[in-house]
Amino acid sequence: MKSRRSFLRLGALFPLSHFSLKSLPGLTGSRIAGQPLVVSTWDSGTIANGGAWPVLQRGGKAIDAVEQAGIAIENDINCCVGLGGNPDRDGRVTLDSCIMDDQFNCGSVAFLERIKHPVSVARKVMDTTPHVMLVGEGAQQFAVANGFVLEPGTLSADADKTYRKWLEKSEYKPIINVENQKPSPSKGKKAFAPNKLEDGTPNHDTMGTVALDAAGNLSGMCTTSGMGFKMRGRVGDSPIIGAGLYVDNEVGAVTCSGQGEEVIRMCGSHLVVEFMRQGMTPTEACRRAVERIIKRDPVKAKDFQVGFIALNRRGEVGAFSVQKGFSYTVTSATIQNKVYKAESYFS
Ligand code: SD4
Repeated sequence: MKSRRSFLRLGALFPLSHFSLKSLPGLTGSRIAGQPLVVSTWDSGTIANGGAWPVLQRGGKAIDAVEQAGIAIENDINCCVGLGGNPDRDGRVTLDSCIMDDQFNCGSVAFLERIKHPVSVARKVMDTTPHVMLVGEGAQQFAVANGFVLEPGTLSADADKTYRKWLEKSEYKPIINVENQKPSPSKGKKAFAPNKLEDGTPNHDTMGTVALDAAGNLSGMCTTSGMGFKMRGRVGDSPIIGAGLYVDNEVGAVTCSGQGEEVIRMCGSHLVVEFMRQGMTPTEACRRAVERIIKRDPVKAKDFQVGFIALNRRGEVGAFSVQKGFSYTVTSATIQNKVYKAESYFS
């Protein structure tokens, strides 16, 4: 498995500031029949795509591929998603995840503790219950009843260190993967984090993946430990169908990462799908959704990050974010796990 540092190098190899899929082979115009594709948020999307691609490559379904993407990233203790992620302000890791297929079937779990693979619990909710979403204790009981192991619930060494540091001030100040460290125009002081933490860890908590399979069907998943040091019980956009993820097989699949509250307000991923339905390209649709989010409070928007990725039914990919620093990873038969920088509203 690649180290976090190699992701950084990989990102540096592909520093595209403008990612026009029109310039990428195999992704122009109509989808090439039988050419599957997977796209994940961030540089560590290489890990998620690594889980999804073997499924797609052997002609498997997009829904199985995206679940494997979630499992792969949740398995990676070096990443920030899953049980290795940062805890809430009470020191407990609570996980959110959802999954959606090409038939509007969807499953979701939120505020789930001590379960390693929330994405698979979400899949179980989708496949075996009459419900879409289970939360907290009920979600955990459902997971255990379905054979998921109850993990010890201790913090990873990294998260423990970060939490102890956070406790020194106990200030909730979400900072998500913003590329430049520069004075905040709104506060006149340093409010932005570097793209990566000092040790190279990606400064984000979420993985979103969308995929198109050889049969031409779309699916998506999103999995997260949520915003670090959030209030106990807080749930973000990531497990909410329409906010952190949406799939309409006639149009496209969208997921996102960033400040969940801002995404929930606008039903972000659903909004991007609807923009694509109106005929916009994936990038244009993501840009319009970002603008909608910013418009609500342009001053506040200078201090948060939201980034969308979109994949339409023809296999065209796009992304757009509020701040610089949002990246995404594309894997297909012709594109080997390449990391791209998204265009952003603020430069
Ligand atoms: C949340 N959207 O819980 C997530 C956080 C995130 O990178 O995307 N972090 O609001």
